[in-house]
Amino acid sequence: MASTDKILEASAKYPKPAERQFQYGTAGFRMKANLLNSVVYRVGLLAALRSKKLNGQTIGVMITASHNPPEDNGVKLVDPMGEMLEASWEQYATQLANAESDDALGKLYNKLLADLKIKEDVPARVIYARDTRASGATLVTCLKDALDATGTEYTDYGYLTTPQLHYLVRCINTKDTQYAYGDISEKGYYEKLAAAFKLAMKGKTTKGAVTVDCANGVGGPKLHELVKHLDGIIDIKIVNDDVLKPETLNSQCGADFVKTQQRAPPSSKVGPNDRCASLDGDADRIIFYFADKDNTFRLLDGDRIATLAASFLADLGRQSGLAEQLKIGVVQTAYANGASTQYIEKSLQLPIICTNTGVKYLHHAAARFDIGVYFEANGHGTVLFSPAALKAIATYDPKSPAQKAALETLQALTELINQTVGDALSDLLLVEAILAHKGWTCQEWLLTYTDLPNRLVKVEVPDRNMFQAVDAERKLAKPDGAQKEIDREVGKFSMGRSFARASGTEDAVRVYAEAATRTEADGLANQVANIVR
Ligand code: NG1
Ligand code: ZN
Repeated sequence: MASTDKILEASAKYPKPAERQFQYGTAGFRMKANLLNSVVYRVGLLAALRSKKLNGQTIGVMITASHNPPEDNGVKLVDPMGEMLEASWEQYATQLANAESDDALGKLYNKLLADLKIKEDVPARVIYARDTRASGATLVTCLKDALDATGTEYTDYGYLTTPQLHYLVRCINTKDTQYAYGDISEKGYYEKLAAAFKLAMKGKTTKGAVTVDCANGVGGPKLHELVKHLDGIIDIKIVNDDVLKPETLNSQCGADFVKTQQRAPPSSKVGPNDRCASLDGDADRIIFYFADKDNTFRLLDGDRIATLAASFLADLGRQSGLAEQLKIGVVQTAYANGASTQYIEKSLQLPIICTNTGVKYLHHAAARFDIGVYFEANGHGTVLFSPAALKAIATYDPKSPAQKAALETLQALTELINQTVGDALSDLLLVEAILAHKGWTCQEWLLTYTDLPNRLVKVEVPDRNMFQAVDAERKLAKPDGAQKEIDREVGKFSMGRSFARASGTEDAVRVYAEAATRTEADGLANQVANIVR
């Protein structure tokens, strides 16, 4: 078969590293960049197959390793509506990446064509982008070779944040339909967000500036672009936006540093009570924080963004007269602080679903509500509006000026919020708009509930696959007896909760613990880490 010849010819340039097994995990493939050439080439093949299978709809390929160190890189696929690759296709990605020889790869490619009943003559269309890592250029070459070998039509969008690529994929595939999502360009993304933000703000102002640490990643230049469209209605100070020194990416700054270290980037020069935010390396996560008047670090993480957004949306639902049509729910993972879970259930009186770690799980669960708010504690998340909710919000006839005002804010939020995936830039504007409406500073936001002290520990183990988690990863089914030992430790601590699960992105087991005091949380985490070791 002619096309297989081309695939084999190009593949010869990218031999699979011997004795390496790859797995398409929660974040696609991610590892040291020098191991990725063959993986990216093969992901290119799969993107072509996926597009053909879906009748030539456009598939996205994002080259990024997000919050991981500069020497890492990764690759993941974006499905036509801007969602993560359908879970049933992850195994094909894994199989292609692990084909030991070019010959085996060619056979597998043809087998997938046959098994999945893919017509070769259907066109394939792909768009791709990358973050600012130095290794990105080489990996793009590997990807292009695969797209050329499969006769795929493609567009290179250069540097983008991950959510911007998701946005573009959805815009392309909904063009000229009633679901048209926006103009198919990076400029269209800024214009959409800026227009929606201006509508949502409606003359309200935020209290003081927000300082945004961009992790020295792609979010820096993109946030500068976005700010140009905001006509100065908000004061955004941008720091850690140096993309010319790749080694500074995610180093001593960024959302992952702040969340895991529970402190501000050492370079931070803000004063007490100044509102701060940090993005991660591909700008799909954001967290907020400030130093209080005693200079104590205060974190406002993904759980806080979820509770803020859920309470505001619930208020708007009631005020607009649409509460019945807009049933709101919140989706969390086991990493959500227990205090946030309690606040959502008891104070906000909203339903909660707990899912496995990984945005794809949260995203699917959120789609079960009219308005589904989902955030991982690390700041990755968004809000989904169901088609029926969107219709109700767009067409409802308000019965009073108060209903009209609430409805207009809701309408603006449906445009402001990136519904394809968690988006740090969109979430930044969402939080700023809500704080402006509430007239809140970070202190008032923090007062809604008190986080339980918690600790996250990474434990190196000989084989993480020994650890099998169940019950939304809150319990271990394997190794035998481990859960019993964890339960015994947890029972010794007041308000204790702890779990261990194998990471999907790193070769390690993560242990999370929370308890009434910092010392107890640390103690519990250590005890459970010892059980896992
Ligand atoms: P793993 O390595 O499976 O814990 C981490 C994050 C996830 C998610 C993925 C993808 C934690 C505890 N885990 O997954 O929430 O963001 O990376 O980037 O933060
Ligand atoms: Zn990220």
